[in-house]
Amino acid sequence: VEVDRDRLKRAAAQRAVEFVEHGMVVGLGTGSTAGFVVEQLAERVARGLSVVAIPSSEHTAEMARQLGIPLTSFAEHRAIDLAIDGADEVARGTLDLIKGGGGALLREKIVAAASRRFIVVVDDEKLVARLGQHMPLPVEVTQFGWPATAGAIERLGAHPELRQADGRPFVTDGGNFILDCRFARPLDDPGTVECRLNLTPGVVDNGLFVARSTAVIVAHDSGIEIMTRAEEQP
Ligand code: A5P
Repeated sequence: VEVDRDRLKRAAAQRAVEFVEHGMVVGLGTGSTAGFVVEQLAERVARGLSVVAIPSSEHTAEMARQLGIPLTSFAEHRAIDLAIDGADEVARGTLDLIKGGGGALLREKIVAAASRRFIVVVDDEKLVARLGQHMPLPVEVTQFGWPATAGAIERLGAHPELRQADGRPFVTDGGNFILDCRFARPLDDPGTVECRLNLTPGVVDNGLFVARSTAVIVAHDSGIEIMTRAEEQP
């Protein structure tokens, strides 16, 4: 039977938006699941919920504006109460993530890092035993010197490919390129890979989100599952 992924994404988004409270500064993610979060949050705002939001991409900013969610920025608020975002892969157990399939990983990581709580919303197709099982790892690099940066990443054991869009290199909101990096096998130690990549000159950031999620809301065909790291509340 074909499972309706959008129905699952919407269900996960709806559960996450229930955690938003009056007066909060909310971090908004990027991607189709995060888009459902924006829609549901907008409905609550229309019914009187008072929040301000910091978007993790120009795309999400535009969507939030059109739906009437008041936006703010880090100039006004250094800290976010709760950020909600999608992911491309979620490791069961650790709740570590690969993000950046949509190219917004840098702003997404800044938003996640500034948030007291970071709730991830996914359908169950995104769950993996180890990261890198399905997805190459997106790495954001400066345009200057990118072939040299790609060479340095190759020496770390990956095969980087420059992301393309419409026959040209894809450019991020920050004006950088993305290298989609395939590793020979799934990652045993994503924390080390995250750090090593970020020590490479030219790398702005990478899509590994290690030990950042407070909770992951997973939508299965049979219902919602909330996974938390030991001793954390969603
Ligand atoms: C955006 O850069 C990514 O990190 C997204 O969170 C990811 O691609 C998930 O997108 P979907 O919800 O559309 O699968």
